[in-house]
Amino acid sequence: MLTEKQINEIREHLEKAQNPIFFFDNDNDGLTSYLQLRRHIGRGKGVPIRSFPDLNADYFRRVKELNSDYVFILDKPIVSDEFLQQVHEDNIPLVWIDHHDVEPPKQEWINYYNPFHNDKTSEPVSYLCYKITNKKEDIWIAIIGCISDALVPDFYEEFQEKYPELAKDNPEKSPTGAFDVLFNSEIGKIARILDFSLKDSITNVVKMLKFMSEAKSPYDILEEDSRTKQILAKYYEINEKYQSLLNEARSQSDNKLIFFTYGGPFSISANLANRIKYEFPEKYVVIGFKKEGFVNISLRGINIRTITLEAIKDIPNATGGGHKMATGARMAEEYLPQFKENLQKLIDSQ
Ligand SMILES: [Mn+2]
Repeated sequence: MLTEKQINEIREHLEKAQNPIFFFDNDNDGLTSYLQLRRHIGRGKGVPIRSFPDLNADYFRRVKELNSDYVFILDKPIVSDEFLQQVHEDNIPLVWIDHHDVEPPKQEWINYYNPFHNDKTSEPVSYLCYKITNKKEDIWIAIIGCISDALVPDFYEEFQEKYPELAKDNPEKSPTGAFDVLFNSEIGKIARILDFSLKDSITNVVKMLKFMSEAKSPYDILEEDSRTKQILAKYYEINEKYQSLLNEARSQSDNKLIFFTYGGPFSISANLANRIKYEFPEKYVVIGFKKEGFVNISLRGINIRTITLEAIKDIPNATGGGHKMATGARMAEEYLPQFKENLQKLIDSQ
Protein backbone atom coordinates (compact mmCIF):
# COMPACT_ATOMS: atom_id res chain seq x y z
CA MET A 1 0.00 0.00 0.00
CA LEU A 2 1.05 3.61 -0.38
CA THR A 3 1.96 5.43 2.83
CA GLU A 4 -0.23 8.16 4.34
CA LYS A 5 2.49 10.63 3.40
CA GLN A 6 2.45 9.53 -0.24
CA ILE A 7 -1.34 9.74 -0.38
CA ASN A 8 -1.21 13.27 1.02
CA GLU A 9 1.42 14.26 -1.52
CA ILE A 10 -0.78 13.02 -4.37
CA ARG A 11 -3.74 14.98 -2.95
CA GLU A 12 -1.59 18.10 -2.90
CA HIS A 13 -0.56 17.58 -6.53
CA LEU A 14 -4.21 17.22 -7.49
CA GLU A 15 -5.14 20.42 -5.70
CA LYS A 16 -2.34 22.34 -7.40
CA ALA A 17 -3.22 21.07 -10.86
CA GLN A 18 -5.47 23.59 -12.60
CA ASN A 19 -5.53 22.00 -16.03
CA PRO A 20 -4.15 18.49 -15.70
CA ILE A 21 -3.96 15.80 -18.34
CA PHE A 22 -4.44 12.22 -17.18
CA PHE A 23 -2.94 9.48 -19.33
CA PHE A 24 -4.36 6.14 -18.30
CA ASP A 25 -3.93 2.50 -19.25
CA ASN A 26 -6.61 1.51 -21.73
CA ASP A 27 -8.51 -0.82 -19.41
CA ASN A 28 -10.96 -0.65 -16.52
CA ASP A 29 -8.33 -0.10 -13.84
CA GLY A 30 -6.84 2.79 -15.80
CA LEU A 31 -10.25 4.20 -16.70
CA THR A 32 -11.74 4.11 -13.22
CA SER A 33 -8.55 5.56 -11.73
CA TYR A 34 -8.87 8.51 -14.08
CA LEU A 35 -12.60 8.90 -13.45
CA GLN A 36 -12.14 9.02 -9.69
CA LEU A 37 -9.42 11.66 -9.82
CA ARG A 38 -11.29 13.71 -12.44
CA ARG A 39 -14.54 13.61 -10.46
CA HIS A 40 -12.66 14.48 -7.28
CA ILE A 41 -11.16 17.73 -8.56
CA GLY A 42 -13.76 18.51 -11.22
CA ARG A 43 -11.21 19.45 -13.88
CA GLY A 44 -8.75 17.90 -16.28
CA LYS A 45 -8.74 15.82 -19.46
CA GLY A 46 -8.37 12.07 -19.77
CA VAL A 47 -6.49 10.29 -22.54
CA PRO A 48 -6.44 6.50 -22.75
CA ILE A 49 -3.03 5.14 -23.77
CA ARG A 50 -3.34 2.89 -26.78
CA SER A 51 0.38 2.50 -27.48
CA PHE A 52 2.07 -0.69 -26.29
CA PRO A 53 4.23 -1.55 -24.43
CA ASP A 54 5.11 2.04 -23.50
CA LEU A 55 3.39 5.40 -23.38
CA ASN A 56 5.12 6.72 -26.48
CA ALA A 57 6.39 10.17 -27.33
CA ASP A 58 3.52 10.94 -29.75
CA TYR A 59 1.28 11.50 -26.74
CA PHE A 60 3.24 14.57 -25.76
CA ARG A 61 1.36 16.35 -28.55
CA ARG A 62 -1.79 16.16 -26.39
CA VAL A 63 -0.01 17.91 -23.51
CA LYS A 64 0.76 20.80 -25.87
CA GLU A 65 -2.68 20.91 -27.48
CA LEU A 66 -4.43 21.02 -24.14
CA ASN A 67 -1.92 23.38 -22.61
CA SER A 68 -1.72 21.13 -19.57
CA ASP A 69 -0.04 22.35 -16.39
CA TYR A 70 0.27 18.89 -14.83
CA VAL A 71 0.74 15.40 -16.25
CA PHE A 72 -0.64 12.34 -14.47
CA ILE A 73 0.11 8.81 -15.66
CA LEU A 74 -2.10 6.05 -14.28
CA ASP A 75 -1.62 2.28 -14.34
CA LYS A 76 1.03 2.29 -17.09
CA PRO A 77 4.30 0.53 -16.22
CA ILE A 78 6.46 1.81 -19.07
CA VAL A 79 6.81 5.36 -20.38
CA SER A 80 9.22 6.26 -23.20
CA ASP A 81 12.28 8.32 -22.26
CA GLU A 82 11.50 10.72 -25.06
CA PHE A 83 8.07 11.49 -23.60
CA LEU A 84 9.55 12.02 -20.14
CA GLN A 85 12.27 14.24 -21.49
CA GLN A 86 9.77 16.47 -23.28
CA VAL A 87 7.66 16.86 -20.15
CA HIS A 88 10.79 17.74 -18.21
CA GLU A 89 12.02 20.25 -20.79
CA ASP A 90 8.70 22.07 -20.56
CA ASN A 91 8.94 22.09 -16.78
CA ILE A 92 5.60 20.36 -16.27
CA PRO A 93 5.21 18.43 -13.01
CA LEU A 94 4.64 14.73 -13.55
CA VAL A 95 2.80 12.39 -11.17
CA TRP A 96 3.01 8.72 -12.08
CA ILE A 97 0.95 6.16 -10.15
CA ASP A 98 1.44 2.49 -10.97
CA HIS A 99 1.21 -0.91 -9.31
CA HIS A 100 3.27 -3.18 -11.55
CA ASP A 101 6.41 -5.04 -10.58
CA VAL A 102 8.88 -2.81 -12.44
CA GLU A 103 11.98 -0.80 -11.59
CA PRO A 104 11.20 2.77 -10.48
CA PRO A 105 12.25 5.52 -12.93
CA LYS A 106 15.71 6.95 -12.27
CA GLN A 107 14.81 10.61 -12.82
CA GLU A 108 14.45 12.30 -9.47
CA TRP A 109 12.08 14.98 -10.74
CA ILE A 110 9.36 12.40 -11.39
CA ASN A 111 6.77 12.04 -8.61
CA TYR A 112 6.53 8.29 -8.79
CA TYR A 113 4.19 6.19 -6.62
CA ASN A 114 4.01 2.43 -6.62
CA PRO A 115 2.93 0.32 -3.62
CA PHE A 116 5.12 -2.48 -4.91
CA HIS A 117 8.20 -0.52 -3.88
CA ASN A 118 6.86 -0.02 -0.36
CA ASP A 119 5.88 -3.52 0.65
CA LYS A 120 5.60 -5.66 -2.51
CA THR A 121 1.82 -5.20 -2.63
CA SER A 122 0.14 -4.36 -5.91
CA GLU A 123 -3.32 -3.01 -5.18
CA PRO A 124 -5.00 -1.82 -8.41
CA VAL A 125 -4.48 1.88 -9.14
CA SER A 126 -8.26 2.31 -8.85
CA TYR A 127 -7.97 1.08 -5.25
CA LEU A 128 -5.19 3.59 -4.58
CA CYS A 129 -7.27 6.36 -6.15
CA TYR A 130 -10.22 5.54 -3.92
CA LYS A 131 -7.92 5.91 -0.90
CA ILE A 132 -6.68 9.21 -2.32
CA THR A 133 -10.09 10.75 -3.04
CA ASN A 134 -12.10 9.13 -0.25
CA LYS A 135 -15.22 9.90 -2.24
CA LYS A 136 -17.97 7.59 -0.95
CA GLU A 137 -20.38 8.39 -3.78
CA ASP A 138 -17.83 7.00 -6.25
CA ILE A 139 -17.43 3.68 -4.46
CA TRP A 140 -19.07 1.89 -7.40
CA ILE A 141 -16.46 3.29 -9.80
CA ALA A 142 -13.65 2.08 -7.55
CA ILE A 143 -15.29 -1.35 -7.29
CA ILE A 144 -15.41 -1.68 -11.08
CA GLY A 145 -11.66 -1.02 -11.29
CA CYS A 146 -10.81 -3.37 -8.43
CA ILE A 147 -12.82 -6.40 -9.54
CA SER A 148 -11.55 -5.95 -13.11
CA ASP A 149 -8.01 -6.14 -11.71
CA ALA A 150 -8.73 -9.20 -9.54
CA LEU A 151 -9.18 -7.57 -6.14
CA VAL A 152 -12.13 -7.70 -3.72
CA PRO A 153 -11.22 -4.53 -1.82
CA ASP A 154 -11.71 -3.82 1.88
CA PHE A 155 -14.62 -1.50 1.00
CA TYR A 156 -16.60 -4.21 -0.84
CA GLU A 157 -19.11 -4.67 1.98
CA GLU A 158 -19.81 -0.98 2.06
CA PHE A 159 -20.49 -1.13 -1.66
CA GLN A 160 -22.76 -4.12 -1.20
CA GLU A 161 -24.77 -2.33 1.48
CA LYS A 162 -25.27 0.59 -0.84
CA TYR A 163 -26.03 -1.42 -3.99
CA PRO A 164 -27.19 -4.89 -2.87
CA GLU A 165 -28.90 -5.66 -6.17
CA LEU A 166 -25.71 -4.98 -8.15
CA ALA A 167 -23.40 -6.98 -5.90
CA LYS A 168 -22.69 -10.63 -5.34
CA ASP A 169 -22.89 -11.95 -1.79
CA ASN A 170 -19.72 -12.45 0.25
CA PRO A 171 -17.16 -13.16 -2.43
CA GLU A 172 -13.94 -14.75 -1.26
CA LYS A 173 -11.13 -12.27 -0.77
CA SER A 174 -9.14 -13.79 -3.62
CA PRO A 175 -8.73 -13.22 -7.37
CA THR A 176 -11.33 -15.97 -7.89
CA GLY A 177 -13.70 -14.04 -5.66
CA ALA A 178 -13.14 -10.85 -7.63
CA PHE A 179 -13.87 -12.66 -10.88
CA ASP A 180 -16.90 -14.27 -9.28
CA VAL A 181 -18.23 -10.73 -8.87
CA LEU A 182 -17.01 -9.67 -12.31
CA PHE A 183 -18.69 -12.54 -14.13
CA ASN A 184 -21.78 -13.06 -11.97
CA SER A 185 -23.22 -9.71 -10.99
CA GLU A 186 -24.74 -6.55 -12.41
CA ILE A 187 -21.73 -4.45 -11.40
CA GLY A 188 -19.65 -6.97 -13.38
CA LYS A 189 -21.85 -6.37 -16.40
CA ILE A 190 -21.38 -2.62 -16.02
CA ALA A 191 -17.64 -3.25 -15.82
CA ARG A 192 -17.78 -5.08 -19.15
CA ILE A 193 -19.87 -2.31 -20.71
CA LEU A 194 -17.17 0.21 -19.79
CA ASP A 195 -14.32 -2.08 -20.77
CA PHE A 196 -15.84 -2.67 -24.22
CA SER A 197 -16.62 1.03 -24.66
CA LEU A 198 -12.87 1.71 -24.48
CA LYS A 199 -12.58 -0.25 -27.74
CA ASP A 200 -14.77 2.26 -29.58
CA SER A 201 -13.50 5.08 -31.83
CA ILE A 202 -11.63 7.94 -30.15
CA THR A 203 -14.59 10.27 -30.75
CA ASN A 204 -16.96 7.89 -28.97
CA VAL A 205 -14.48 7.25 -26.17
CA VAL A 206 -14.24 11.01 -25.57
CA LYS A 207 -18.05 11.15 -25.32
CA MET A 208 -18.08 8.19 -22.95
CA LEU A 209 -15.47 9.84 -20.71
CA LYS A 210 -17.53 13.01 -20.57
CA PHE A 211 -20.67 11.04 -19.71
CA MET A 212 -18.81 9.06 -17.04
CA SER A 213 -17.28 12.12 -15.47
CA GLU A 214 -20.83 13.28 -14.73
CA ALA A 215 -22.73 10.02 -14.15
CA LYS A 216 -24.61 10.02 -10.84
CA SER A 217 -24.92 6.30 -10.28
CA PRO A 218 -24.18 2.94 -11.90
CA TYR A 219 -27.81 2.81 -13.05
CA ASP A 220 -27.15 5.71 -15.41
CA ILE A 221 -25.10 3.31 -17.54
CA LEU A 222 -27.73 0.57 -17.73
CA GLU A 223 -30.48 2.95 -18.74
CA GLU A 224 -30.66 3.50 -22.48
CA ASP A 225 -30.99 7.14 -23.49
CA SER A 226 -29.27 9.50 -25.90
CA ARG A 227 -26.10 9.55 -23.78
CA THR A 228 -25.75 5.79 -23.37
CA LYS A 229 -27.07 4.69 -26.75
CA GLN A 230 -23.64 4.34 -28.40
CA ILE A 231 -22.03 2.86 -25.27
CA LEU A 232 -24.67 0.12 -25.10
CA ALA A 233 -24.63 -0.47 -28.87
CA LYS A 234 -20.88 -1.05 -28.71
CA TYR A 235 -21.37 -3.39 -25.78
CA TYR A 236 -23.87 -5.56 -27.65
CA GLU A 237 -21.65 -5.60 -30.73
CA ILE A 238 -18.48 -6.63 -28.88
CA ASN A 239 -20.28 -8.98 -26.52
CA GLU A 240 -21.47 -11.07 -29.46
CA LYS A 241 -17.91 -11.42 -30.71
CA TYR A 242 -16.68 -12.03 -27.17
CA GLN A 243 -19.11 -14.91 -26.65
CA SER A 244 -18.09 -16.61 -29.88
CA LEU A 245 -14.36 -16.20 -29.14
CA LEU A 246 -14.96 -17.65 -25.68
CA ASN A 247 -16.58 -20.70 -27.24
CA GLU A 248 -13.61 -21.20 -29.56
CA ALA A 249 -11.13 -20.86 -26.69
CA ARG A 250 -13.14 -23.26 -24.51
CA SER A 251 -12.89 -25.93 -27.19
CA GLN A 252 -9.15 -26.22 -26.44
CA SER A 253 -9.74 -27.03 -22.82
CA ASP A 254 -8.58 -30.66 -22.92
CA ASN A 255 -4.97 -29.42 -22.69
CA LYS A 256 -3.17 -28.11 -19.64
CA LEU A 257 -2.37 -25.04 -21.70
CA ILE A 258 -5.25 -23.26 -23.41
CA PHE A 259 -3.49 -21.43 -26.23
CA PHE A 260 -5.80 -19.43 -28.45
CA THR A 261 -5.22 -16.65 -30.99
CA TYR A 262 -7.59 -14.53 -33.05
CA GLY A 263 -7.70 -11.42 -35.24
CA GLY A 264 -10.27 -8.77 -36.03
CA PRO A 265 -10.94 -5.09 -35.47
CA PHE A 266 -10.36 -4.97 -31.70
CA SER A 267 -8.49 -6.78 -28.96
CA ILE A 268 -10.32 -8.18 -25.94
CA SER A 269 -7.57 -10.58 -24.89
CA ALA A 270 -7.26 -9.58 -21.24
CA ASN A 271 -10.97 -10.00 -20.77
CA LEU A 272 -11.05 -13.35 -22.59
CA ALA A 273 -8.05 -14.59 -20.63
CA ASN A 274 -9.63 -13.66 -17.29
CA ARG A 275 -12.88 -15.36 -18.20
CA ILE A 276 -11.25 -18.57 -19.46
CA LYS A 277 -8.97 -18.68 -16.41
CA TYR A 278 -12.03 -18.27 -14.21
CA GLU A 279 -13.75 -21.20 -15.91
CA PHE A 280 -10.64 -23.41 -15.93
CA PRO A 281 -8.73 -22.37 -12.80
CA GLU A 282 -6.28 -25.28 -12.94
CA LYS A 283 -5.06 -24.46 -16.46
CA TYR A 284 -2.62 -22.05 -18.02
CA VAL A 285 -4.36 -19.60 -20.32
CA VAL A 286 -2.72 -17.78 -23.23
CA ILE A 287 -4.81 -15.57 -25.51
CA GLY A 288 -3.21 -13.72 -28.43
CA PHE A 289 -4.58 -10.93 -30.59
CA LYS A 290 -3.02 -10.80 -34.06
CA LYS A 291 -2.67 -7.54 -35.91
CA GLU A 292 -0.39 -6.32 -38.68
CA GLY A 293 2.18 -9.05 -38.26
CA PHE A 294 2.36 -8.74 -34.48
CA VAL A 295 0.58 -10.47 -31.68
CA ASN A 296 -0.39 -9.05 -28.28
CA ILE A 297 -0.73 -11.81 -25.73
CA SER A 298 -2.45 -12.10 -22.35
CA LEU A 299 -1.24 -14.88 -20.07
CA ARG A 300 -2.71 -16.28 -16.84
CA GLY A 301 -1.58 -18.96 -14.42
CA ILE A 302 0.63 -19.83 -11.46
CA ASN A 303 4.11 -18.28 -11.71
CA ILE A 304 3.16 -16.85 -15.07
CA ARG A 305 5.46 -13.86 -14.66
CA THR A 306 8.55 -16.07 -14.44
CA ILE A 307 7.25 -18.33 -17.20
CA THR A 308 6.50 -15.41 -19.52
CA LEU A 309 9.91 -13.81 -19.08
CA GLU A 310 11.61 -17.16 -19.63
CA ALA A 311 9.51 -18.03 -22.69
CA ILE A 312 10.32 -14.78 -24.54
CA LYS A 313 14.07 -14.95 -23.81
CA ASP A 314 15.10 -16.43 -27.17
CA ILE A 315 12.45 -14.62 -29.22
CA PRO A 316 13.84 -11.62 -31.14
CA ASN A 317 12.44 -8.25 -30.00
CA ALA A 318 9.73 -9.81 -27.84
CA THR A 319 8.56 -7.83 -24.81
CA GLY A 320 6.61 -8.99 -21.79
CA GLY A 321 5.91 -8.53 -18.10
CA GLY A 322 3.23 -7.88 -15.52
CA HIS A 323 2.01 -9.46 -12.34
CA LYS A 324 2.65 -12.79 -10.66
CA MET A 325 -0.52 -14.41 -12.02
CA ALA A 326 -1.29 -12.18 -15.01
CA THR A 327 1.07 -10.92 -17.68
CA GLY A 328 1.17 -9.56 -21.20
CA ALA A 329 3.64 -10.07 -24.04
CA ARG A 330 4.16 -8.93 -27.59
CA MET A 331 6.11 -10.39 -30.50
CA ALA A 332 6.13 -10.80 -34.28
CA GLU A 333 3.51 -13.34 -35.35
CA GLU A 334 6.08 -15.62 -36.99
CA TYR A 335 7.47 -16.52 -33.54
CA LEU A 336 4.16 -17.77 -32.13
CA PRO A 337 4.92 -21.49 -32.70
CA GLN A 338 8.29 -21.14 -30.98
CA PHE A 339 6.70 -19.22 -28.13
CA LYS A 340 4.05 -21.89 -27.69
CA GLU A 341 6.72 -24.60 -27.62
CA ASN A 342 8.72 -22.67 -25.00
CA LEU A 343 5.61 -22.26 -22.87
CA GLN A 344 4.67 -25.89 -23.15
CA LYS A 345 8.11 -26.98 -21.94
CA LEU A 346 8.09 -24.52 -19.03
CA ILE A 347 4.59 -25.53 -17.98
CA ASP A 348 5.36 -29.25 -18.20
CA SER A 349 8.30 -28.73 -15.87
CA GLN A 350 6.24 -26.83 -13.28
MN1 LIG B 1 -4.21 -1.79 -16.33
